[in-house]
Amino acid sequence: MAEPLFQKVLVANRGEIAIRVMRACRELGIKTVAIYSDADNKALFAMYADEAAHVGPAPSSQSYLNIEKIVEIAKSTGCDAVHPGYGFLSENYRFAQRCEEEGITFIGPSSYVIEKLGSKIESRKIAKSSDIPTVPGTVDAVSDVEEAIEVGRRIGYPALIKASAGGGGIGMRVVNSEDEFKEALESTMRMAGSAFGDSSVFIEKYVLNPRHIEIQILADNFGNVIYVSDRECSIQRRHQKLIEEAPSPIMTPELRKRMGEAAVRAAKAVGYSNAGTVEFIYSDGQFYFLEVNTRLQVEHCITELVTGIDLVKEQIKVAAGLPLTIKQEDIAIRGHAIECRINAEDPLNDFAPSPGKIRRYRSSGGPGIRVDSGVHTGYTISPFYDSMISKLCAYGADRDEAVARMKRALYEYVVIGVTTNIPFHKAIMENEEFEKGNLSTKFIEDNNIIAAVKGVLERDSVKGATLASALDNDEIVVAAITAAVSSYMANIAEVDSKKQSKKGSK
Ligand code: MV4
Repeated sequence: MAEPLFQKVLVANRGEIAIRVMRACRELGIKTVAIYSDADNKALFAMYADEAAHVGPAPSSQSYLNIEKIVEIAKSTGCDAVHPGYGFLSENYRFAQRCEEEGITFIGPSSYVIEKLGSKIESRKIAKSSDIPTVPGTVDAVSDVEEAIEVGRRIGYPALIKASAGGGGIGMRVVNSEDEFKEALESTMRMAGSAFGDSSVFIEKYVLNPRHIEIQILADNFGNVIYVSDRECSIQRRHQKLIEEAPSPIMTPELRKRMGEAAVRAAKAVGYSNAGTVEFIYSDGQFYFLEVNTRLQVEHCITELVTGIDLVKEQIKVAAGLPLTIKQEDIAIRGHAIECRINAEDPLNDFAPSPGKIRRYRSSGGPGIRVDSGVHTGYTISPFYDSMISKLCAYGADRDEAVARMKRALYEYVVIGVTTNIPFHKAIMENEEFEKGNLSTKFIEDNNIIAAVKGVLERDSVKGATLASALDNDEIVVAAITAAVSSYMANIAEVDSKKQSKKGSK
């Protein structure tokens, strides 16, 4: 076999994404080092790695966010590269910089680019000067109320104040009229100052009920940039994405080309390298640049399903200094993919996390199903980190087939011991507006999804209800799991007959 691209990669993350990255490393013949906190000392991802090093106590600030400790482990274990995954240090330019200083390859863009795009004001300027549509608003930071009010008169209300150092919805404040501006501006600046150490804010027109569409890009160290696919991530709750799909149901080849080429222009303008995502909002036939995420994203899997490209392997190859071998014209979107984030949380209790021990676990499978996960029977979901159990992805020749596969996969999925959002996903997959592809960032509220979740729970309640008291009896467990899996046709028939009678009465 040829020389591996790197000798050893430290994966500075945990859970399913750590495993995802290590899988790519294995396929490329690269050794891996995991870091684990006190809460993760028996976690699957730490076992999966060739080596694992303790990084610190359970709180992230003392473990997965401890830059110096992680760099020290990378050096002492002889790693020549670090993959940051998503979240944690993935968009921290100081971490990338420390790796650069130590001669360790950071698998991501340069620290310079991460820092530049970390500023939403800078990003907006880059987009504007690259001829990419931006939402009407200010070019520079605004700190003066008089000036803010002037901007409000120009762009109209509602307006939106955004922290330059924010992103992902953090540090935003809607302003409905002139008299709200003073208080809103001062409080957003104060908030940004204490949260990010940077109080600069800018103002945009607030686009109501937009759709969230993003473009995956790949870039090498030689200035080659391609757009890989679009994804729609409109179904989210408080900026937590719950369902994503590729392509967007509204995408056309012409729109994809325009948005894709805009994303590539932005990337070229900053000298971007590695994988990234250019985020847009879409409303009334128009798209507007929002920000660039300088990391691999949670939902990268659906892009992999519709393009056949292994994004993590591509990240590793370009980071090792290879030129991109995929050409724009080689990329074809084939079929449709949907991701449901399966979380240990209670949709009927304001999505409160439900950490704890998974007593029985059986994930879905079969044609078109991909499950990325770091859990198993007996695994305890820690309250210290996010409550994701897995990413359940369904692929089909078209959107209808992807939805049908997702529905049956949700019925096959068995998680006993913690409350999950599986009923929430069933409710969405059955929703007529979802079936039609009518999505928006207010989808959950607008479609009464929480009430529908209650309906799903009542309808689908199976013998599993008696499980808590009978978990030690394997026969009861087996009966409950098979009952859950086999309840699909009866329940779907009920859904269909309801839809039919609704149509009949119209
Ligand atoms: C907006 C917007 C409406 N108008 N900007 C939220 C995440 C961050 N990237 C920017 N976000 C938004 N920016 C203007 N001028 C609405 C949102 C927004 C949103 C965007 C994408 C996905 C979900 C969202 C939920 C609420 C608000």
